[in-house]
Amino acid sequence: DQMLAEKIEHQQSVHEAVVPQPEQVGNIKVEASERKDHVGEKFPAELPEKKANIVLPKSNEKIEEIQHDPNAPGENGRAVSITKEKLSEEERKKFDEGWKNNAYNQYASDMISLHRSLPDTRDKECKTIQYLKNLPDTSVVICFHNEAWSVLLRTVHSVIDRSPSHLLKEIILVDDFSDMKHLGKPLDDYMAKLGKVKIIRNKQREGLIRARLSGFSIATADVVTFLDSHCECTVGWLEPLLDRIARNESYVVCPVIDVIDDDTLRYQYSKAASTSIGGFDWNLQFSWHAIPDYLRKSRSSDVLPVPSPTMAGGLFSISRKYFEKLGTYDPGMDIWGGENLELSFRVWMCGGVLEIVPCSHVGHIFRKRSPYKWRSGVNVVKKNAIRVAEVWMDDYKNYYYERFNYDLGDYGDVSARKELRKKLQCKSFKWYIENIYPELFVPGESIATGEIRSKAKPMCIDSPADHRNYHKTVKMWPCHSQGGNQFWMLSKAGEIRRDDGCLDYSGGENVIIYPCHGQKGNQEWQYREDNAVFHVNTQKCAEVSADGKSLQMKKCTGIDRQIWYWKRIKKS
Ligand code: LR7
Ligand code: MN
Repeated sequence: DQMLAEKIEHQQSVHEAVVPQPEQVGNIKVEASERKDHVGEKFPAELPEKKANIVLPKSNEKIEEIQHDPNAPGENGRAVSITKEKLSEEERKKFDEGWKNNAYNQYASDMISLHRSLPDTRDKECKTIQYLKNLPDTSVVICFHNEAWSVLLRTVHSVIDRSPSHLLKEIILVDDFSDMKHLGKPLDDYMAKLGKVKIIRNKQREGLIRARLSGFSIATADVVTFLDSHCECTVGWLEPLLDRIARNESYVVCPVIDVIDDDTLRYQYSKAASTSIGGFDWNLQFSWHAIPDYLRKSRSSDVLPVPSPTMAGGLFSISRKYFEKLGTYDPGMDIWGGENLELSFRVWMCGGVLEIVPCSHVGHIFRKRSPYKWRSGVNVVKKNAIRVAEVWMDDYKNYYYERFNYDLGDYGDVSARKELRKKLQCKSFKWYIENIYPELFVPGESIATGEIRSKAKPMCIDSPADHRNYHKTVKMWPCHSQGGNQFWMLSKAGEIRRDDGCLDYSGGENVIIYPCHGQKGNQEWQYREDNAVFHVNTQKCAEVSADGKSLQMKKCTGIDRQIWYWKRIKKS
């Protein structure tokens, strides 16, 4: 397979420079003198002092050697479990408020030291890698819109505590028009004492994209590292990132993103062997994947940086000059979303390399909902995504657009970004898909697309097919002609799928949504000439129930309730 061979070759050439050398031991040194001035800091007066009891570091001690009270809450990344029922009424109120304002357990966070210890997340092999001696320094840009005090400060301290001081030039905090009181003067006063921290304040809500741009505009170090405002960096996180950029200015690198539990603040990490890489689906949503086989086979070690089609967005390092040259971000994007794919496509298509670095781990609090206000009346995420599609995806954009029947709405002016693409002489999206993300299912290869409408009832086969819904029963719902949960594709392999979810039938009455496995079996279907939706393995036909509400599998009889109209069928 020519393409595959090329791809593997490409990956290998990307990695030529980094072979771990076991005989050399990396020397990671953190100056403690930098920390002296802020340890023992108090919270602002109006906030409860719940700091854990830590023993302060003596100068020249490494952070790993700080003696932490092993029983203090959250130390070593442990969970803080709170039985809400045992709290007093007043405390319970605080507990609820914390959740409401942040979509994570602020109450638990407030109990944990701002300097809590974390486990060493690195594989053994990581510690044998010798990084370049003269690494570039970095500015760390952290944007926030209303973040809890303890969470924001723990982010900042974890950067300072776990970065070699000569490599950390400055931390730039960008306040995106927060209205929480503690983020005003108390934050200014606190940060002034740390020396390295600058604060910029947006005069209006800009969203994270323009907030990052204003942080970037005052950055002075060789490299810029972006972090979310609810992160914790682990020991040795920075050097492997800077090392890649030192070797090649066009490497854009992400740490492994570990999970800080939103409820218990437990720090959870995985081995390098199970490092995930980024992808996306045709709804332009970011998704995580295992490293595909063809790539895994070409890797001599699990700790080597791994090329990734996309980045999650929040945590990465990039050469300051290269970011500038690449056209930073699209300032026409609001609030949240899309910028991660936009930068990912741009990096790859315009000559750079995007990687995840398994020896660098940073934790992030993953939330189940967004706690802050969004612009009302506009679907910001969709608007941002359309800007991405228009500029970067060529004809492939239609796979996204057909999901909502080409109802693009007003997405603003993208001519400047198109100009940028021309100026940088970037490659096509087809090249990107074929060479960087060949494992992506491309709808153009499907035999039928769109809604599957019943002849007997005005109902369509309907299910959210994303990973949160695997195992759920597929239902019938009034046809709405909006695509969305009624948009299905019949692949050449006989899958009825959307993104990574496939209709799956294993006997009984119900059809479920299950991750596509490409093995046919329970996921092999035919859309027959007689308009039956036929399951090969069981030789049964899909049938809408008499009440129109459910989808059932029955013996094929050819009755109207077994007749289906698939919206678009490709003539072969
Ligand atoms: O209007 C805003 N202004 C801001 O300054 C909205 C947000 N923000 C700040 C916010 O306080 C936070 O620090 O921007 C940062 C990101 O916002 P989150 O934490 O609400 O976003 P997220 O973690 O849910 O989303 C991920 O995708 C986003 C797409 O726009 C960004 O790229 C986030 O940085 C990104 N986060 C990560 O990559 C961490 C891992 C999550 C995953 C997968
Ligand atoms: Mn986040």
